[in-house]
Amino acid sequence: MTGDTGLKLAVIIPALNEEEAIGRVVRAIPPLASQVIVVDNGSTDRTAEKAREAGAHVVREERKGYGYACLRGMKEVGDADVIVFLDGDYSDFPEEMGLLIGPIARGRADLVIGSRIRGRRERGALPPQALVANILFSLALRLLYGLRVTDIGPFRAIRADRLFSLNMKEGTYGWTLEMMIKAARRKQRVVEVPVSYRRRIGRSKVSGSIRASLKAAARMMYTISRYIAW
Ligand SMILES: Nc1nc2c(ncn2[C@@H]2O[C@H](COP(=O)(O)OP(=O)(O)OP(=O)(O)O)[C@@H](O)[C@H]2O)c(=O)[nH]1
Ligand SMILES: [Mg+2]
Repeated sequence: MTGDTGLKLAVIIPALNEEEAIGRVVRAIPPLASQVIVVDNGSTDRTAEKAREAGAHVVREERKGYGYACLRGMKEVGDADVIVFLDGDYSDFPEEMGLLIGPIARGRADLVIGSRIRGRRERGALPPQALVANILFSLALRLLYGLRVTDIGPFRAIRADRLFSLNMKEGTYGWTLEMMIKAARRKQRVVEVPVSYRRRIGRSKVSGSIRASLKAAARMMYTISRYIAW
């Protein structure tokens, strides 16, 4: 429960080979959360074991992809009012979760995005290409839908009923953008708050590699072209 707000909170953490980070991520989640779900996305290391040791409910998704992992996590959610998404690499600060839930608890938002652009960033945590890509995609959302956002950050909170109504489909890197586009199209209230961001623990899978970054950007471009059409 989110303390005095009385909202029931579930946290979903997609994780692929994050054995060094996942325990710390789970342990840093404030006691607000009534359900912590780690989705092990076919890890070949001890991610699942470490997450379980830290107290998370662990499920496995064999289809590789950030979106598939998030979709699998949604199936595990009980009767939550709010769902928070968080990366498993310890880049986000789980203790800042209250910042994301605040606008929902006050009845002012349906979806709250944590902006790493507006927040405090450790040097090198968001490499230049990731910084530019996130700013550009945010700008596209601003121009297309008037969303006042500066980042397409993974650390976010959404009202559970709203999320389930979006009929999410993207299996990979389009997931975060799809959620924002669909929320905007359905006139949900999208709000942004600054969040802190630090260098990940463990080896970078996306933003540290040009190839993986290009792949992610391509998928995000495809997502924009696909979902703005309907
Ligand atoms: N890259 C990737 N991450 C996945 C996948 N499934 C789950 N994840 C998790 O999704 C989160 C985000 O992925 P990251 O690899 O941190 O992506 P990023 O933050 O853009 O880039 P880096 O931190 O530099 O690797 C992490 O918790 C991953 O463990 C997948 O198929 N691919
Ligand atoms: Mg990361």
